[in-house]
Amino acid sequence: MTAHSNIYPTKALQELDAAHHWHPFSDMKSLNAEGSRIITSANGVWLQDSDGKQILDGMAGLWCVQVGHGRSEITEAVTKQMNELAYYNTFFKTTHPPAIALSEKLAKLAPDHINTVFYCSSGSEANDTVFRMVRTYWDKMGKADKKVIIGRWNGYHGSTLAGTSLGGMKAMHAQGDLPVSGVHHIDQPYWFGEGQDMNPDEFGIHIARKLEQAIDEIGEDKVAAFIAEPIQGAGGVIIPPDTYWPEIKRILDERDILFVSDEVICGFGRLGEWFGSTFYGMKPDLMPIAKGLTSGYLPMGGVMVSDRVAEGLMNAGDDFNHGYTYSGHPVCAAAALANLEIIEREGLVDRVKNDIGPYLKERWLKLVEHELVGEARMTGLVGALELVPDKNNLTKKFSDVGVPGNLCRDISFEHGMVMRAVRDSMIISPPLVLSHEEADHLVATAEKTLNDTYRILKRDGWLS
Ligand code: PXG
Repeated sequence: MTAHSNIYPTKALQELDAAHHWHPFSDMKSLNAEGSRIITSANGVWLQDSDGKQILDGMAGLWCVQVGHGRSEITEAVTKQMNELAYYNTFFKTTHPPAIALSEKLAKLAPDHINTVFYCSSGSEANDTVFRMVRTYWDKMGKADKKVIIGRWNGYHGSTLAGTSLGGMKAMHAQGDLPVSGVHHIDQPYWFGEGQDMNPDEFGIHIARKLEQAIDEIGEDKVAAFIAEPIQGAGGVIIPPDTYWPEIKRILDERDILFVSDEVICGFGRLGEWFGSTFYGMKPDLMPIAKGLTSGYLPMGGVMVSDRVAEGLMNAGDDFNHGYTYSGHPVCAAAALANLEIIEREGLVDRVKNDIGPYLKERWLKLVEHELVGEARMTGLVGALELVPDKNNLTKKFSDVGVPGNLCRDISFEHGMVMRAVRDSMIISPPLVLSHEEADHLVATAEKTLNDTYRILKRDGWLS
């Protein structure tokens, strides 16, 4: 069969998939018994599965399809580039027009002090690049002892060795004896889950100061960098209290360590600015990027590098011994350029800030009135609902964390919408082209899903 044919019935496709395909982050035994969902085509914010069912893509693929599915402009740019130059590398004193044009474009879009980009093919590779870049930078600055990178528990930075290590997912660390040495984790600014004994503003300051304590305990002379997502995505759309980032900024301003803003999810308009760090008034030294860079049409990532770090490394008179076969891949760069052109021409970043963002937020936040929801939150076009067993005691969690969330996710899918579950938080991150009508549909489907989830949980004795 050809990869894209849909002439086989769903069951046959599922059996073939089960026979040979190992899915990421999956319990393959139970998945294979159940059978995968098969997505066969997509357009705008709508997916279609192998049974012809239309599903609203509330997650923009995997937090990445900013411009929506099926944009022929990107396909055409890719085809044209394939015909002209399908591949050449950027090693050994060579380059090509798509990499040149994309670098110029990214430098224009980034804050003024960031003008250079190093390419790779994913967010994980971007963070592996970050890992080596910050240590090499300090080495070149004559401060080779500055090696420790501080990340956060429940942060996500990818699943390669450095990505997993910098991230704070304990279930990932447990597989492969990670983190690698020289990584330190501090607490996350997750008020609903971990801070309800304080008010959110106090908690924001309290958690930010964990960074100060960690730097002071380890020693500023040994700390290379702090890495964080502006809003944690995979960790459950953790939107920090308003006090958090200003306090982190104060701490960073007083200390000479690099700040890495992982923009893999928050970049390219997701928070209503080109970069999430801009939304929070932060000034990063490095910004890993991926996902929305190409809207997922082709795999591409990179690290946006501040003048300070670029000059420090580039003027060292030495090679930075790092790079990938596909660094700056011409076809991926052409896809990225076409994607960025759409984002600019359609004013999608501004649309998130002033139109669809506030429109969806107003409606999404009302879901907090539902009996199953303890908190509803949204910034830009990322949002979460915290499912709770007892609305009168919001610190109480379900006895078997994750089971109600997964139930809710499955019901959402049955109702024709992708909503992701992280623990018992329900997550959305829709394409930036979502219309008002589609936003209404999204919220109505979420409500219907909550009603059905509530009914089943009540029937089965999960609720207090
Ligand atoms: N940084 C951040 C902030 C991410 O969200 C990566 C790095 C790694 O990117 P790549 O391209 O290597 O996957 C990510 C990726 C989920 C989920 O379940 C999230 C991601 C990837 C896979 C699943 O929410 N984020």
